[in-house]
Amino acid sequence: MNDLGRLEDLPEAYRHDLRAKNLVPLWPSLRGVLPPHIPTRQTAATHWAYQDIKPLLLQAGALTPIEKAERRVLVLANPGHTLEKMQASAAMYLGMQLLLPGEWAPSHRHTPNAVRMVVEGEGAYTTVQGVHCPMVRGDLILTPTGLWHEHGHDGTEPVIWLDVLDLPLIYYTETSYHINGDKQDVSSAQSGTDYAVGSVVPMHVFEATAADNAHRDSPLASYPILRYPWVVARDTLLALAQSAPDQKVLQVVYTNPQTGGDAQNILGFYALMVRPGETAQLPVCSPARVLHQIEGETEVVIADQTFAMEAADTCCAPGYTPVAIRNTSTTTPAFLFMADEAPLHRKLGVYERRA
Ligand code: GTQ
Repeated sequence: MNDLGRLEDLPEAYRHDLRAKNLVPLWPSLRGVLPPHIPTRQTAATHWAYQDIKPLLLQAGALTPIEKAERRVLVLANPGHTLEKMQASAAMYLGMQLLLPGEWAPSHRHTPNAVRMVVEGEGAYTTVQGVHCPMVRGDLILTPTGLWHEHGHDGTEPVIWLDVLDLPLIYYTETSYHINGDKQDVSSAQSGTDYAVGSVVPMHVFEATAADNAHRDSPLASYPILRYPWVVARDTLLALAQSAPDQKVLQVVYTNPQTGGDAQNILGFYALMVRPGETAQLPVCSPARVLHQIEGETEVVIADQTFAMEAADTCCAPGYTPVAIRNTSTTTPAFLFMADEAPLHRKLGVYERRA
């Protein structure tokens, strides 16, 4: 690699003249913005232990009433991006949210896409564009861009879930905003069972009536599933483990059954199973990844770092980096939720698999 001229090589008077006209010489920074062969990644391999988060989140419950918070969330911030940026990776935001019995997080909608992975507690629900979505441990609930959503809690114990948003990307592109709304009426617009079997899905034959057109034009029409129950993903993984005994990486992808494509536009969502005592080596790909332990215990090796993952722990890996998941139990399967930036990279034309 040839050395390029440095900024200090230029006369101060010339640099001053450039600055005064809002001009910058490229060559001192060329290698910085176009590094050789592999991108510079600020995303650092980072582990957040649930046993660290939970007491601090419960403290937030005592310190800040929901009315003062709207969303009572501790953000899992990647120190590589600096904590103030509230980013897990370039495009992913992670937050652990607490809702106490009887509390209500009021309706709003915003441009970032969000999902929730339910971590602990029973009795909470999210209403998404009028669709009632009960929150059960391991369920994935979508709140896609522009759809109204609010959270309520009829149970007796605190409920905690993990939020995954594409907020850093949406904020970076200067397209991030929200609108507050009124409490939603719950409609029967979507049933949890219409799409329960992927091989046979509803075919919407619309009558040309105003009401049916309104449904077709509704934001819900693009998102036929808003709640992916954990038992469905788990059963599919167990069946896959039986039918593919030589396969080490047992993975399912959360899809939109109407398109067969990713469940959302920007981030990809998956569930993984690792058999007792086995190690799953994930392919080296361009997108950053987030792993969240749903059941069991693993060791996640990200390049030269190893994280002990207990149930409800979360970690983050930069892109272009080898990731291996070792199930430390010899008797129980390990199940993880994964989010990545693959749909975004594919749309941008920068998706790569290197090994
Ligand atoms: O629950 O709607 O973690 O709007 C960040 C922003 C959660 C939510 C977050 C949000 C929400």
